[in-house]
Amino acid sequence: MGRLVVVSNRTANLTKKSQAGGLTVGIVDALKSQDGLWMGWDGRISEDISAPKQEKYDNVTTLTTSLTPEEHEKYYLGFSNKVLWPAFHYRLDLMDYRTEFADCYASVNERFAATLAPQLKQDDVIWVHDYHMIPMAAKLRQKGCGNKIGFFLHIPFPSIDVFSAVPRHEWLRSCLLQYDLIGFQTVNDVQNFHRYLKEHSDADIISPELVRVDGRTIHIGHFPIGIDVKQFAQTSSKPDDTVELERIRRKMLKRFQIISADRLDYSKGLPHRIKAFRKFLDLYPEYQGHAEYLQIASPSREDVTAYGDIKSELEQLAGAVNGKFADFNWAPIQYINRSIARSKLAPLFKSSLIGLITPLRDGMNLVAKEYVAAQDDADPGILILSKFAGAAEELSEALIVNPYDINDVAQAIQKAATMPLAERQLRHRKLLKRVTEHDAQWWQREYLDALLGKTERPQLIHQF
Ligand code: GDG
Repeated sequence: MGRLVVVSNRTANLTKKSQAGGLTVGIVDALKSQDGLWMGWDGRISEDISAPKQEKYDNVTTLTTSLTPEEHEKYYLGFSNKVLWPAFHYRLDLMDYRTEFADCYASVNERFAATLAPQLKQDDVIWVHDYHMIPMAAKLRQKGCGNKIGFFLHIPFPSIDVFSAVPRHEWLRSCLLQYDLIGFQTVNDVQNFHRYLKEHSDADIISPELVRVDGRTIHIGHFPIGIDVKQFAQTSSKPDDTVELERIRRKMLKRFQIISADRLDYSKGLPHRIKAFRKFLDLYPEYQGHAEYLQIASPSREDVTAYGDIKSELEQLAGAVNGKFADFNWAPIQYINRSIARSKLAPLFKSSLIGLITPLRDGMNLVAKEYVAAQDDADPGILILSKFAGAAEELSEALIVNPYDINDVAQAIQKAATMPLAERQLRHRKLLKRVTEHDAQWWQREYLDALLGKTERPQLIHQF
């Protein structure tokens, strides 16, 4: 194999590895071992997009460009985050489609492809990431690129009725079918895509994992993304004075902590979760004064109206629960609306008896895996996980809940709070084994081997 070339909406800051999440760790490792090139947006908005910037860190080169204000509004906030993101998370009600959004989305992909094409060598292998960049292969092919090109979708691929409601879905499908490998997070995503193709395309469908179009063969597979388990476990064990003091305080007062950490996004189910915690305090009043719920919600896409709306709703809901239940020496909910350092996040996961991860839809959800990695086998916490997170396909020893069912979640919190140590340990060992087997390195190796045709992947459908 030649170089690995990664294309994604944003590139990561390669000088700050310790802050990196699972996605970045996987990609950077792959890039480092292949003298890679990473192309994407540099995060700046500027009228001056004439000169893409090339920089080198170790043996990885980044090729970045800014977005114009118009591109930022129509390609990034518009088609990517007001059309594709809500639709792929089953929120057609939040979809705000405009023709100029789709046109700009196509033209930014064209511009990225035009910037990248002259840099490509014949044996480069190209790996394109996520919903912002679906047309990238089509644009590169138009420029004569015959290289292997793979695509990985980090978010769910929705069911047939939902995807076919997205304007220009036929165009998106034809763009996807320009890749050599289309990777999804879960078996469910592969099945949704398969059903959609059967109904809406005249591709020659050999199996859910193999399709032929215009003499080309397209492989399809699921590659559940993982985290750097060792690194996260180490970070969780590094002493943090404030976290440790809080842990001791809770122990003395016979209290326990429930933790959640999410980008503040409507797909993560935060209002439902607060309502479920309120129901838990109502149904099981013996926990009043004992259960403390810490919600970390890092700000995200604040320029999109739906995100502002959910922020206000959350503040109101959390305030109402505290208003009703709090005492002078106990507040049931601690709500933090900012990002906190990873060096604090990991020990916080470790010192929490319950990880409450209940998205309404999620491609995978790395927080669920990070919570498992942070636990201490001597006294592990319990993961409560939404059945609509991609991670639920692998993490079946978590307490799996329907996040729309407030009672179901409230009862799961009670079950976790009373679970005997032996059962917690048993569940934790099984979860940790799976999270460790399918870590970030496994994910990128597995994907790239499939893209390069090195592995004949077993038919994985119905494996779980
Ligand atoms: C997309 C898909 C898929 C969260 N709060 C803070 C913080 N985080 C970190 C977590 C985790 C990451 O952010 C979030 O990853 P998720 O996977 O949970 O969610 P998305 O951002 O929506 O990611 C998702 C993922 O892509 C990868 O394919 O799993 O389904 O939606 O690493 O720990 N990190 C810090 N401070 C915080 O306050 N430092």
